[in-house]
Amino acid sequence: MSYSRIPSMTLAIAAAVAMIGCGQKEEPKPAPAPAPVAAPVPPPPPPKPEVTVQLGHVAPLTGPQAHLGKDNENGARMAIDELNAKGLEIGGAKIKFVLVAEDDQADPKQGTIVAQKLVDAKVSGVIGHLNSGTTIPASKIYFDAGIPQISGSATNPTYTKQGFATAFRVMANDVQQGKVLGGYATKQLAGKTVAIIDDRSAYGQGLADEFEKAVVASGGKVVTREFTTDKATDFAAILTKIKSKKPDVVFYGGMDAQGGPMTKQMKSLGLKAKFLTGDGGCTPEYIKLAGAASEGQYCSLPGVPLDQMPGGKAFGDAFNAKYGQIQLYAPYVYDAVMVMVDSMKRANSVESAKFLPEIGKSDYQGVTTKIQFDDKGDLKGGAISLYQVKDGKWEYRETIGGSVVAEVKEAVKEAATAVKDAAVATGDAAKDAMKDAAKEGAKVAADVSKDAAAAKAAVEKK
Ligand code: ABU
Repeated sequence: MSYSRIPSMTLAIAAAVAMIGCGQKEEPKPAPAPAPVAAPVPPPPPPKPEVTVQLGHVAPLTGPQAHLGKDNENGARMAIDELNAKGLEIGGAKIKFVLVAEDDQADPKQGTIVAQKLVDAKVSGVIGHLNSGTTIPASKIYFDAGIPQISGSATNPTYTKQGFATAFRVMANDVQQGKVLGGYATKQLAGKTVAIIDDRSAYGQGLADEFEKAVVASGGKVVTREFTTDKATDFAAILTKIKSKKPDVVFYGGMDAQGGPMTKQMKSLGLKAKFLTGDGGCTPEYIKLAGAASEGQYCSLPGVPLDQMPGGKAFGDAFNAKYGQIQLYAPYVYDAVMVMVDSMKRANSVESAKFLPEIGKSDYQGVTTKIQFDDKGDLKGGAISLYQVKDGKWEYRETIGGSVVAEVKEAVKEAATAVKDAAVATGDAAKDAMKDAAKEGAKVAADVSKDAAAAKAAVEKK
């Protein structure tokens, strides 16, 4: 026996004893419980598609009105930047807005060229143009292409009278502005005699026409009507003619680029009449151009002063920090962008045909005012404010119109005047005139109450 075999024998015996001792075979161990299987994790949702939405913006970016055009464009840019920073989702897609800015040079022909360019670029909507003279011809091109258009500054009434469902504005028009200005010239400025100059643009001429009607209606006399252009710099000939007529008030329908030098030249010629102009001249640039001659002069501007606008202070602070002093229409153009995008949100679509019907139903609290449109696309209840230059700055004087209450007051006043006029007439003519006046008064009052009820219902719904 070798030493090497003893341990293995011992082990074999031990194993055999152990097996006999147990008296049974080893049971197979149950298979271990399967490890719990985690519920399948759904794959992450695919990232939302990003859709780029182009909005056109048109204003004069070169020429004498470039400062106004840039101001408008900056208003639009500020809105677009805020919307993109917020990150909107419309129709299940993340939306990135891009502003396609064009320069129409305040020239009607150029206005139609850039309008066609924007249509070809397939913009979803257009903000602009700045001038009525470019907005009106361009509006036909947008209408034919089904592209919504909102102007923040074009005030000539024709723009929304053409029956184009695509045309809107977020500012009172020149029928409203001219009427207020005409009454202001004859009453507040005690203008018994008035001279009128306009620049023959759609805006300047249109506003001057409305102003003239209102002056005559309120008992004033128009001693002369003169014309210039929106490129002119020398007004000596027409001002000399006007001086000979000794008017109390000179009204100018046109922009600050002419209104400023015109006021300066009035002073050099010794023409002492008060100078009054509309929104196109109601700018810091007018004061800069007119210099000391601007002191005491007057202008009107649709809407209320920035510090009385619902979001005016916040807008003014943000705009001034980013772009410098507001010239004129920037808050209106900002609102125009916001109204268009609000309509896209309500339609849940960035397709022009789908969100266009929503624009007309807007009930949007903007920076400038509560924005609702009438059936033509004009802003409902537009107010007009008057300003006077004091110590080298435009100072607010008063606001006329702009609320349902103001409209009711105005309608009642007009009806009362008509009845009074009728009462001084005689016989059947008086009876008929009184009947007509009463009928008209009742109709206006009914319309206004309907608007008031709708406005109240809208507020309660909110
Ligand atoms: N609203 C005055 C300036 C713009 C326009 O031509 O209407």
